[in-house]
Amino acid sequence: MSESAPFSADSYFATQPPPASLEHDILGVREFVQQQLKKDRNVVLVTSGGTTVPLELNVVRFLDNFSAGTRGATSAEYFLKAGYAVIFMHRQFSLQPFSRHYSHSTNPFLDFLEIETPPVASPDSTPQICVAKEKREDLMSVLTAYKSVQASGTLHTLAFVTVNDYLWLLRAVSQELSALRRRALYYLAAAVSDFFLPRQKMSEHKIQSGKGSLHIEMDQVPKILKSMVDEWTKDGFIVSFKLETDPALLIPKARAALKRYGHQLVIGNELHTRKYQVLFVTPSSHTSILDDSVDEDSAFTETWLRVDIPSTPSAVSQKEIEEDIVFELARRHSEWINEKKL
Ligand code: PAZ
Repeated sequence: MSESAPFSADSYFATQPPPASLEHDILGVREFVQQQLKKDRNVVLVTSGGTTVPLELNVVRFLDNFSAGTRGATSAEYFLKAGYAVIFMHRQFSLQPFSRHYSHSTNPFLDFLEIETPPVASPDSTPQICVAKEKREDLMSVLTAYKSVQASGTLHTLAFVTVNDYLWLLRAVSQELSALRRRALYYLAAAVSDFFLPRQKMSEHKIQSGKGSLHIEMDQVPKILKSMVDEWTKDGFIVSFKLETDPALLIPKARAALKRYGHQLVIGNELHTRKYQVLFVTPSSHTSILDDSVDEDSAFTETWLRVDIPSTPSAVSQKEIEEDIVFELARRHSEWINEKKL
């Protein structure tokens, strides 16, 4: 590969090695997809959390991003509630459905537990662990939903760390899921690095200090959404996310993505308001976005979804925006499935 040639999806997968766990992960997904096909369930792939970009082969340092996986983990729960089977492909140690309610920093699980010492006269005087009374109702509802999902076998979890793990896994899972054709929904909420250091350019050992400043030139991660739409999936309903910090860029970037990749929907969100408002952007019709004579504003349809902003930073919003996002997507996905049957 020459210094300046950007990676295509094909040249990326031809030159960057797959993660060691890939074969094992594919077998697990294949079995899960077969089970859901037998049960006639719709399946959603939810990607969640951020990817790392290692700087060394024996990795000591890496680049990372802000994503905690809240969007993905929360949405996965609502998809399960809506009757979907979920493949939850997340950054290792980021938030997960159900356990997210008790994340170590915002709601530490140990604070929910109490030690009860039985009266001295009782036959068994071993101290018992119990859940604090005021926490029981919430815990019971999370635990009941979690146990029911476990019993029905509708959640399959996969983990990635690096952007390379993510790309290989996304391609493999998309290909497996294509067996479901229109019944597959792809919900790409992970925050994936746009830049990476190819293996061939990485230092083998820890980069040494002492030589002054550090200059690293990174390559662009290939735009794999095009391959996903054209090659890896068959008629699936694909939803990508677009995060911006400059509100003026949100609509043009979302429209450009739909034009470039030809998928069904982009959900735009801004960094600081992402928990309270998102923008659904879709083509008004599939032909109009490619026709330059059609006015841009009429070629796309944009709809805001909003929930109340909590009054104080520590107050919990009554409603999670993911509930509305998933409700709306399930409705549009069902229309998409039925379109084919007409
Ligand atoms: O993980 P989180 O809840 O902290 O953040 C969610 C998000 C902003 C990463 C997601 O909504 C999103 O926009 N993902 C795509 C980012 C992008 O590639 O533009």
